[in-house]
Amino acid sequence: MAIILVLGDQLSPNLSSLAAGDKTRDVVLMAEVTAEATYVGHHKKKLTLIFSAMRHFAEGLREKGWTVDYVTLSDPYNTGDLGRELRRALTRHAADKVIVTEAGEHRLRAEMAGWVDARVLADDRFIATQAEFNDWADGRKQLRMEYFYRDMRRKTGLLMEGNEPAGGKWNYDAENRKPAKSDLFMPMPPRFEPDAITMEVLVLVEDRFGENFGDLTPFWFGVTASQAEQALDAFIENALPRFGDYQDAMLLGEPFLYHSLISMYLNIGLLDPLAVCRRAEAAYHSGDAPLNAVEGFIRQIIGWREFVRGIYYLKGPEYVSANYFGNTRKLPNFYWTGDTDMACLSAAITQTKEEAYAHHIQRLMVTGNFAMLAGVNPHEVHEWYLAVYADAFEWVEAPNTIGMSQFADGGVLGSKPYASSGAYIDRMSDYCGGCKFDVKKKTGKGACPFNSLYWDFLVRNRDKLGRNPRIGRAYSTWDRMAEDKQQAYLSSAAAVLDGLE
Ligand code: FAD
Ligand code: DLZ
Ligand code: SF4
Repeated sequence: MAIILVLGDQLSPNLSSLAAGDKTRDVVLMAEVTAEATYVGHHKKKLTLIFSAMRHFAEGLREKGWTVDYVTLSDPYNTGDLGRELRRALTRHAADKVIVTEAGEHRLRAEMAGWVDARVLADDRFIATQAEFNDWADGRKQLRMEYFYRDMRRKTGLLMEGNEPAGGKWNYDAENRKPAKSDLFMPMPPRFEPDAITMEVLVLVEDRFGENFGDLTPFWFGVTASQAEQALDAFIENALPRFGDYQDAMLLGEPFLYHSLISMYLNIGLLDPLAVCRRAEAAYHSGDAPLNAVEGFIRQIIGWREFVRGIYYLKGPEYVSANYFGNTRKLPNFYWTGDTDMACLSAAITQTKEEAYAHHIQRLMVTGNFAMLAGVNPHEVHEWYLAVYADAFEWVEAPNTIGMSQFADGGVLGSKPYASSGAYIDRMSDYCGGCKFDVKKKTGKGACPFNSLYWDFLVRNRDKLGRNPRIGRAYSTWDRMAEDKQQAYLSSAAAVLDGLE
């Protein structure tokens, strides 16, 4: 008989390890362990989500007839890591085989390689296999999501009319990305009352991880596949139609806008990416959502999500240590408190503390942009993102942070850094109106810090970025600028950076 080890982000009934096992003979092992709970200081809501979803999934397996051996974190015999729990279970059940679906993170994959006789199966809950991605990447000078995405459209047939993309274009982003107004109707994601299992986990998390980042309550995430489905239903019905239009917008007091909030469910296995995309596609075909919205949404899942995963495995465990600009600054303490006069950062970080969620543009153009402009060590930035979001798993977080947001990989994932001054944030949000700083003021006291940091970043990194065709124009603008103006930018930036110390 075999022990089938199911990890905390493998909560899918069609998991390859379960499919390879026999419920009349094998035992499923699930274990809450200190090692996984502490490799970064996870947000309290993320810990609650994972432990509660694991416990619900175990119940579901039992109802389906599996024998599940579930080791809780408070079990006095719990040894604290998955390898040792596996060995204990092998003895306990006199089992002679181990079946496991490969782990998402390099860290755990390396550990698994040392586990005796484990039969490690591919994780087939994705559209592209790693071999397919590697083949696609092989020999290409540049890896660009758009071309990979088109192949995924062809492979799945999503939004395809024969061999052509629906509507004649692959990408409708030109119609997206409008700023939002606060008087828009905002759909609220459904909130789920904690049941008895979740209540127990809330007590456990408060007891063991009370000092971790983030607000534990109110806890309202779904913790079962059926709740995740309800969240998806509500998104498709209420928010998907305007997803494209307001994908990049940011509004004070509106953390969710028209986003789906399903990444956490996808990443732990409660939702299946292809099924999610088919639901969105059906909304387009039934006339309930426009093509720009549906294409944009599907692109995030079969395009970006798959593309970053491919990069993570292609580039290997060293990827998280990339530091193209050689940045050394420590992450400012306000990333942990939200306590800053910069209204945009305060909003994004406070919301992150409260909800373990921020949408893509907040992560990329507010917290990420600031860290890169300020020259923060990308590894510290990476550890922050890995800790604070409910959806954070290294295979998806690291390429987004190290590659897309910090350009620390020197351009593997993206063709240019996502660097911007305050003008971008002002255009896409209502944050600046209530800020102590003046977004229109470029330098000196009271000027928006993003404005001077933007130029300082470009000047500091000219040897690395000066020949990048996509930023060349910014350097031409700098070169045409009067010297006293240049000096004013650089000294304002120095004052901002001094203030971070
Ligand atoms: P929506 O805006 O509704 O998008 C729909 C789905 O598309 C998401 O649920 C997600 O599964 C997928 N998606 C969208 N953008 C991306 C992307 N860039 N990469 C991968 N999938 C994407 N996403 C994570 O799932 N985990 C992370 O740890 C994570 N860390 C990030 C760190 C940084 C610095 C940045 C810039 C982005 C990060 N993202 C991460 C990507 C993205 O921000 C989140 O997937 C998204 O905000 C989740 O919210 P949502 O479900 O409402 O997404
Ligand atoms: C994230 C996480 C946490 C917090 N706790 C557990 C756990 O106690 N047991 C477990 O099996 N998995 C947990 N996980 C998910 C793992 O960290 C995840 O499977 C690896 O990071 C591989 O992607
Ligand atoms: Fe952020 Fe600058 Fe706007 Fe303030 S003025 S909210 S710091 S972009």
